[in-house]
This record gives sequence, structure tokens and C-alpha cells, in this order.
Amino acid sequence: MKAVPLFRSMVAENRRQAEGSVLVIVLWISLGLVSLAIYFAQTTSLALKASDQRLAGLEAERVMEGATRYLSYVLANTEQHGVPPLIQNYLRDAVGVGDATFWLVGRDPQQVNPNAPYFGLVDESSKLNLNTATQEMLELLPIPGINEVASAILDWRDADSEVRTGGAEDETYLRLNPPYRCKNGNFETIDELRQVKGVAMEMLYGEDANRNGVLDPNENDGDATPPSDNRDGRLDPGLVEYLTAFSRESNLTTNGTQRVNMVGAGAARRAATVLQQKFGAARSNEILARLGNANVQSVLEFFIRSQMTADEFAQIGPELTMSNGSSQAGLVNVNTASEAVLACIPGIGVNNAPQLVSYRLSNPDKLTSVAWVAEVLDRASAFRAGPYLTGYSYQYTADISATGRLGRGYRRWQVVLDTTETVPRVIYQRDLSYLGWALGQQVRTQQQQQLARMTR
Ligand SMILES: [Ca+2]
Ligand SMILES: [Ca+2]
Ligand SMILES: [Ca+2]
Ligand SMILES: [Ca+2]
Repeated sequence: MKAVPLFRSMVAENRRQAEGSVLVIVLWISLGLVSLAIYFAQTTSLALKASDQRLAGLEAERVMEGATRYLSYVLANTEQHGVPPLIQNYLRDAVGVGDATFWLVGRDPQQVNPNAPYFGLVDESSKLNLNTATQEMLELLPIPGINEVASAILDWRDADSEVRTGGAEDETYLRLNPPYRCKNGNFETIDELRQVKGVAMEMLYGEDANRNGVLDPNENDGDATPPSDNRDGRLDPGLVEYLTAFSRESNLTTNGTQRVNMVGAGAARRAATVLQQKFGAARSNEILARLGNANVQSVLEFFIRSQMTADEFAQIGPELTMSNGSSQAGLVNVNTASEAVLACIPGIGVNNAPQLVSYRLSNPDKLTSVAWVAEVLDRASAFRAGPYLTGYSYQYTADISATGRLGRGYRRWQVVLDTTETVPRVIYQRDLSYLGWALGQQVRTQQQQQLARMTR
């Protein structure tokens, strides 16, 4: 029985040892758990961060889809079909949707601050159409080297295989590695110009590497960071800034009826009919007498010769056309085109373009048709310019940037909406996220400050 205490003590000793061991084990496990916990915490937060990014990216994409639908709605409900919505009548700058935000990167028609992005839709009819501009018009673009490529651009799109002076057809392109054929058809996008002989990347995109119309720091630091630039404090843009492949005007009126063609056989009879319908026999006869036998070449010329009032023209103008087809491509909207684009138009040129722009600035209420041009250009110049001009726009680029939660997951889509039909259609869409941040330093700083507040 004496053994019992010993046994007891042995048991107690063992127990103490065991307890000690357990403590060691617990300690070890605890430490291990802590380090494991730290390890897991790190990986989870990395995983969380990654999934945050992914989630934010998805949110940005959702909001861009939403923005596209919203803009379709805006364009379907403009005050006057074919007249661009006023900038103050739609959301375009840091529009919050749940945790996400979107912006529309546009172009400031007044170029107030070339170093900060301007937010809004881009009117495709404010640009020169790559498929209808003549060689002479293209050569007037303020792009170094344009004279050397203009004929190749025309050869690329014309149906024949005859080489213009300085141009290029199959024989040039088939010698390349890999070889390809000359398109001999219309450009579908501006980026297609990269395939045309002599059109280098610098000519196409200029210094504006991220295509936001703004001089970003890397676009004004010479060769320190791409792109190569001349460091002159000004953005020297490329061809993409001035050209479109999308501008097209339907020859149907908003009611779906055919517009009245003022050119060709029977034009005088058609003019008489529509004038009588609108203004009655007496006024119609006055107008017809002024038109006489003139072979009218444009809606603007019709307006000038007829000497009708601007109010009368507002009623009849949208129902007139100068072509037989179902649509007319490439007319330039004189109400929205930049000075550089206007300068390419015959009858306007570099001499008259600044006057048109300054007239627009002081008469914003008149910019719903081409009528006002008659107050700026002399008669002969207006007649020359008329066939290239319109007062309407039907295609718009929505250059949508978006971020998801906490300002993360930046995405950018370029979406082209066509409003020639009742319901606007997306006719082109591409992902521009790879070009990186397009919203300038100010928005970036705002986002960082916001993020710091939320994660504090
Ligand atoms: Ca050709
Ligand atoms: Ca830029
Ligand atoms: Ca640079
Ligand atoms: Ca520059």
C-alpha cells in the first residue's frame, strides 16, 4: 500500500510533466496557430484584395452597360431628333451608381482647359468622314506627313486598283510580310488606317497615347516615358481626333417618311409640292420664283436662294435631302465640328473656319440647322460649302470610363450609338481598358482621397 503514495507521486509527477508537455504543445500549437493565422490572414486579405479588384472590375463593367442603356435613352429623347442633347441635360461626370462610378470622356468644343478631361458624348458628325472626304480635304488636316498618305488612303477605299501618284494598291501590300490585299472598300473603323501604306502609329494617335484628348504628363515629357512627344506643352493629336467612319444621315424624316430630294429630274415639282404643303400657295409661289431654274446643290443653297425666314427653314429643312439613297454618309455638322475640321471643307478653309466657330460661341441658340452659315460665309463660299454640311448628327461615341467599389477595377469602353432609327443602336463597341487611366490627375486624386477615408 506504501507504494501508493509513490505511485501517486509518480502519477502526479507524470501529470505535471504531462501538463508541462501539454502546455508546451499548446504553446507551440498556439504560436503555430498564430503564425498560421497570420499567414492565413495575409493570404485571405490578398485573396480578398484580388477578389475585391475582380468584383470592382465586374461592377465597373455592369455600370458601363447601364451607362450605355442610359445614353440610348437620352439620345432617343432629345428635344429635336438629329440635334445633339445639350451638355447640361444628361449625366456625364462622376456619375455614381451604387458602389460604382462612370464618366464620359469627351472633347471640349471650346478647348477651355487642354490639360483636364472634358466630359460628354462625342458627336461623330463633328468629324471628317474617312470614306467621303476628298484627297484635298484630307490634305488640309493639321497632321505632319498627311500629304504623303492622302492618296494611299483614297486608293485603299476606292473600288479600282489604279495607283494614284504617291498611292498604293495590291502590288504594294502583297510585297509586305505578311502580305495582304488593298481593301478597295469603305473603312469600317479609323484604326483600319494602320493598314494603309505610310500611316504610322504616331500619325494615327499623335501624342495622345491614351486617346482622351488631354495632354497627360507622359505625353509632354519627350522620350522619358512613352509616347514620344515634342514636350511643347500642347497636345499634338493624330488622325483619330479628326476622322470618323460612322457619320451617316438617314433620308427618312422622324415620321418615317422619305425626305424630299431636291436634286435631279423632277426636283422643281417636288419642291413646289412640299412648299405648298407647308406654307400655302401664295408663299410657296414667292419662294419658287426666287429659286427660279437654279440647279440647287445643297440644303444651304436652297435656303439662301429661297430667302425664306429661318423659322420657315426650321419647318422644312429636316424634310429635305440632296440624295436619292436611303442615307447620306459623311456630312459634317457645322454646329459641332472643330475649327480644324471646318478648315478642311471647300468654301470654308483656314480663313473662314475661325469666324464660324466664334459665331457659334456667341449664338448658341441658332445651332439647330445650317441656316446661320449664310450670315457668316459669302454667297459663293456658302454654295461651295453647302454640299458637305449638315445641321444634324445621328451617331455619337460614348467613351465610358468606370470604376467599381473603392474606386477600384478601372475599365473603359468605347461605344458608338446610332440614332437614325427610333431606338438607338450600338453599332460599334471596343474595350479600351488597356490604354490605362484616361481621367486625368484630378479625378485620380479625388478617388485616392475617397479611398483613404473609407479604409481608415
Ligand atoms: Ca483601290
Ligand atoms: Ca492623353
Ligand atoms: Ca513622352
Ligand atoms: Ca506636343
